[in-house]
Amino acid sequence: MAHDDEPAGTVSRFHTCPLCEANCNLEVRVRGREVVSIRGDEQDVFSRGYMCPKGPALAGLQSDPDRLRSPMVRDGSTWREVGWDEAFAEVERRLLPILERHGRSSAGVYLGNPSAHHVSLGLYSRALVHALGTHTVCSASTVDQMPKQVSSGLVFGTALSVPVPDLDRTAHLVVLGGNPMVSNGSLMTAPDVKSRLRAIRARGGRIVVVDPRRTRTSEEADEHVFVRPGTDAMLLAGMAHAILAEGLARPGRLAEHLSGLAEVERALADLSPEAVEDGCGVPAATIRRLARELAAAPSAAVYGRIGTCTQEFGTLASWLVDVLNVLTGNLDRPGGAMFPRSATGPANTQGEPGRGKGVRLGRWKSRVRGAAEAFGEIPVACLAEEIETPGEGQLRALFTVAGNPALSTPNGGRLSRAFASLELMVSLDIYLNETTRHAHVIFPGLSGLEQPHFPFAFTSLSVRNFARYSRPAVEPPPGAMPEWRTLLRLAAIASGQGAAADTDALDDFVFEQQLGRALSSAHSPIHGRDASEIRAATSSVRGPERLLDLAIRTGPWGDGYGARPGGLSIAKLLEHPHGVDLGPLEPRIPEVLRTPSGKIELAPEPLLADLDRLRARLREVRAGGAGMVLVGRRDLRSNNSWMHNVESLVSGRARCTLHLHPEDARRIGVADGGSARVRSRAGEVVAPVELTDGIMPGVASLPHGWGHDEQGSRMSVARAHAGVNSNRLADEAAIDPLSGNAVLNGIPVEIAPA
Ligand SMILES: Nc1nc2c(c(=O)[nH]1)N[C@H]1C(S)=C(S)[C@@H](COP(=O)(O)OP(=O)(O)OC[C@H]3O[C@@H](n4cnc5c(=O)[nH]c(N)nc54)[C@H](O)[C@@H]3O)O[C@H]1N2
Ligand SMILES: Nc1nc2c(c(=O)[nH]1)N[C@H]1C(S)=C(S)[C@@H](COP(=O)(O)OP(=O)(O)OC[C@H]3O[C@@H](n4cnc5c(=O)[nH]c(N)nc54)[C@H](O)[C@@H]3O)O[C@H]1N2
Ligand code: SF4
Ligand SMILES: [Mo]
Repeated sequence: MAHDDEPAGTVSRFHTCPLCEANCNLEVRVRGREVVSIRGDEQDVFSRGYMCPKGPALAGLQSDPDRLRSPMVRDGSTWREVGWDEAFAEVERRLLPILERHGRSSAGVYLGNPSAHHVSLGLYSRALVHALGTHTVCSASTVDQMPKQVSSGLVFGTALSVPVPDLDRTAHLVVLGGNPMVSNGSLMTAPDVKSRLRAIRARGGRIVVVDPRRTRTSEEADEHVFVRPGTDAMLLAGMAHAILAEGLARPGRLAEHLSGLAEVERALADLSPEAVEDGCGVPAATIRRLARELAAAPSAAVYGRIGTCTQEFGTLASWLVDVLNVLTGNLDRPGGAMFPRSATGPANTQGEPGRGKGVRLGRWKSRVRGAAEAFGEIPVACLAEEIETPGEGQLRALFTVAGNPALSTPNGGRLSRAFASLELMVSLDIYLNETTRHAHVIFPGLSGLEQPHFPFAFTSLSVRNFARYSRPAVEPPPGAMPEWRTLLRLAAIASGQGAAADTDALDDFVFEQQLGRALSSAHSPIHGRDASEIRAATSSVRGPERLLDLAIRTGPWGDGYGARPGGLSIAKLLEHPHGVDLGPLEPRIPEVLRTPSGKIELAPEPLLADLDRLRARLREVRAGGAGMVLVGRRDLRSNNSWMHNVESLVSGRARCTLHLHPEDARRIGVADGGSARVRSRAGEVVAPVELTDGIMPGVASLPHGWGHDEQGSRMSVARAHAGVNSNRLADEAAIDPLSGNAVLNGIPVEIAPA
């Protein structure tokens, strides 16, 4: 459709927004390589025209002159733009002697959040990790959802078996530690969450928000409950206790697929609402009422997000969310918390349905602190000590892939100093920012619109089953390299095949491995078929598209290469630029389970054991003397640390302010608009104060992802709206022991006038 006031030759390209988990589809109007405008795709089956202010800001990202477009090599403090071959040669020249002298464990990898959004990164960073052969791998997962993955893995058998609230059908939604009106939803892919929330109330349902701050989401809710940061596990245990003690537990059809219910009841026996009220700051009567309302609702979903994960008891809280869903019979039923069936065929759709190996955690430990591995990763909170601490296995070379750990992970001050001491740091990124300024070599990625897109991680987390594939909306500039090729070349260097290795051959190798697995799996629709026939029938577009075609066609909705006519393939998705709706979520228990027992293992031993730590904290809080604690928050116009170089998103009033309750401000002696010094064990920052009675007394809030005034970064717009790095205050010593996740909420701080 042509639009007024547009240059001739402008055409529409439909493209999934790569920024957040909502995965809205965008109509991108392009003329040649120029982005003319961006709007929500009205015809999309899932996002139905919705987009947030960050969608159109992709145009600003596309044209941002600060965005890196060629590889960069650093000599001291000066950067040179270099050709691709020279940049790879530089990595080879520096990396090989380190690996030779100090072994494979001297290299590490950090994978950032966009690795979960871009197929190029998501499907190929494993090649680099394997080639390096190191155990020092960490990612943004341990400053995010790792606790939920650990609890889901233990209870349901795979890391991505995360129950998602059935938003469009539920009669009762309890949100803890999430602000989807601002974040657009997380571990819950739900474009236009506002309409979906409003619809709950419009059909007579109820929304309860549990948060130490009043939020845009709590304003949409029937009830807002203040909770003391870091204590959701106490509140949830109290609710579970009330349901059990009052005889309200009704697991229903789940009962025959359930083990451990009696153990859970025993383990929670001393955590009654009356026992936990002083700990979590929610009166026992309220806890009981919340429990009764939950149990009485015709359907209900309890949903916990960042605030329940990035805290001291992240895994316990994440587990108790599902304990409540199970006790009330809401797990896996319409309107409850359900398991999506992802088109890409994740682990909970593969192998024998209903039974599996379960998960094994702590297969190795981090070198310095002895923190347990989870799903192949060590906690990112350990990264600085792994670089700084001498001895065998000291980290000397680090690859960062689409991450900004200097701003997004704990004790950013210490981590930045550690980065500066590395013998080699290589970054894949689109900016010279607070992290990549320490790199010796930076390889630029493409812009979000220049890459293909498929929500490969988020079809496992979506409130409806859907699939949508977009080829690049804008042609990459001549000479640009897609990141899957960069990753394969780095993998070739790390594995000794040399910087000049043929990436087509490496890509064939990756594809053949995936094909081999599919052909040999007894449960795959192409089991035993002829490899050459499947190879010839698969998309010929190298890189992620070919891998995706194979994954989707052999996945639960796929065409099985003819075995299931009408099923999905990349070719079919290309015919449906507005997505394919695969319907509402459907019950999947027992088929979804991959636990060794073939049951919902509701009482995993490590979780029951961790309740002792919760009891100890409860006694401490009851003993009193708790000082101020810090929590985070998000802003609609922000995306973690990296969309701050787009003017339209940072203009207007400053966003990086310290929220304080007026009572606290009076006691501390700071005024609205004044300036406060916030100090923790890890560091200190000075931030402008904004008073609000929407925050619990005793709690302060500062958003993360700011602090853009570091020397040597090259982000001119962000620098002018620098803010401060809240993660200078987050303590790298504080992790949730079961998941290794960092404690980013509930940080003890002292606040004084500056
Ligand atoms: N205190 C506090 N800290 C937090 C959080 C919090 O709530 N409070 N939230 C945490 C959460 S949930 C997350 S996910 C992490 C995020 O942590 P990170 O992933 O480390 O940080 P991001 O800010 O998402 O940085 C993304 C990086 O990728 C780059 N980038 C963007 N697009 C591309 C691309 O296409 N290719 C490449 N190669 N690079 C690209 C950006 O320039 C940026 O450097 O932060 C965590 N940190
Ligand atoms: N606009 C925008 N959208 C984003 C992002 C962004 O940076 N900006 N980041 C994206 C990413 S990577 C993620 S992971 C998601 C996160 O998505 P959400 O989890 O919805 O993230 P937040 O908006 O940070 O909401 C967390 C809430 O937890 C509260 N909280 C803090 N501590 C506690 C606690 O101890 N208990 C309870 N109950 N609540 C607590 C905070 O006050 C806050 O309101 O958002 C994604 N979407
Ligand atoms: S809500 Fe998320 S996916 Fe949708 S336009 Fe905004 S940033 Fe993009
Ligand atoms: Mo995240």
